[in-house]
Amino acid sequence: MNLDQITSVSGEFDKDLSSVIVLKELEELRIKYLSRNGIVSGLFEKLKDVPKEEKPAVGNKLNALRNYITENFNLAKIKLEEKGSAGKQSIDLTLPGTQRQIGSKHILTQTVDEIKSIFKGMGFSTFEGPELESDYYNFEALNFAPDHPARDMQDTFFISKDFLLRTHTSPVQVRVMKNYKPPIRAIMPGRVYRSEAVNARSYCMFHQVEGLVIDTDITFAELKGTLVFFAKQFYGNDLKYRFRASFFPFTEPSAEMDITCYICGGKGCKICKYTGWLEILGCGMVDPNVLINCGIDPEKYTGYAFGMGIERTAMLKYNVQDIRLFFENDFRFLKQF
Ligand code: 2NM
Repeated sequence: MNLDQITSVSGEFDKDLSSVIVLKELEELRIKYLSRNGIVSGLFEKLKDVPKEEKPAVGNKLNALRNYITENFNLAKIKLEEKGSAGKQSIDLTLPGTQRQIGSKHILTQTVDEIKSIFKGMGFSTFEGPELESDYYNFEALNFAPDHPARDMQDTFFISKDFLLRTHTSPVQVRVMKNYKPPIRAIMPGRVYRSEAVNARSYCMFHQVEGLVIDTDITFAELKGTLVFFAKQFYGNDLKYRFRASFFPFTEPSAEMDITCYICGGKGCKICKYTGWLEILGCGMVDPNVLINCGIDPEKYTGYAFGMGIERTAMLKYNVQDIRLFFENDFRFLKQF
């Protein structure tokens, strides 16, 4: 035995160790090198045949080899054991996953989306506008007389003498008429504000969808056809309907549209206050004064407009008893939709 032999054993051990993957293989390596009949012991046996003057050097090198192999064996063992215990904690792919809570759109958003989609099918586009408006866009351009009751502080949230929170989405229609040339075919959804006492039927803020059509030769017949089609899509195909004469400052003539009560089918019940009818929207032919205010020639163009309250619509469709439920974000209410 000489020093080179010891060096080559060290090299062989390095090579063997580098191919070890699992603890069982490492144990085989321990037996090969460090056991009583292993390579290292075999070398120590041969020490007695080494010439006396070489013994100290060979002995030192053998000791160093044994330490080297033992240390690297121990290190490798610790590493493999760590890996093994991590393996035990790894993900069990057969377990059921954590259930994710998926939210849903608020029922008012769903209602507006459905209304938008029905009108989109009839060629209407959608416009939005500011909630803080001027008296001009909210009232004056829409033919509200200076002493109209809606202009009272009691009914409208005034920010200053000339600015207010819009009481309807009609100012958006004024903006559209002033900015686009007919033909116009659009709906305007959005929040509106009224200074009203809060109770089950009314709230200080709610949502509206209003619509506007301006073109040559637009008649009341076209208004009726469009709104009846909408109501059948939204409330059900076999409803009956009626138009009652009404009044709005910005339309002439004006009407309100009723449908047969879907609860009692027209016989009369609590929902329809025993009339058999439910009012679903207001509408009318745009007053020529409004067209003039918005830069549209009433000799050339006519148009109709309509408006509906979204909360009221959703309350009718889903039988919701209190408007405040829409704004309280009570999960028990919201998750029903
Ligand atoms: C309604 C009912 C009837 C309406 C009219 C206009 C405009 F700008 F064209 F004059 N905008 N909205 C209108 C008409 C709104 O809501 C119940």
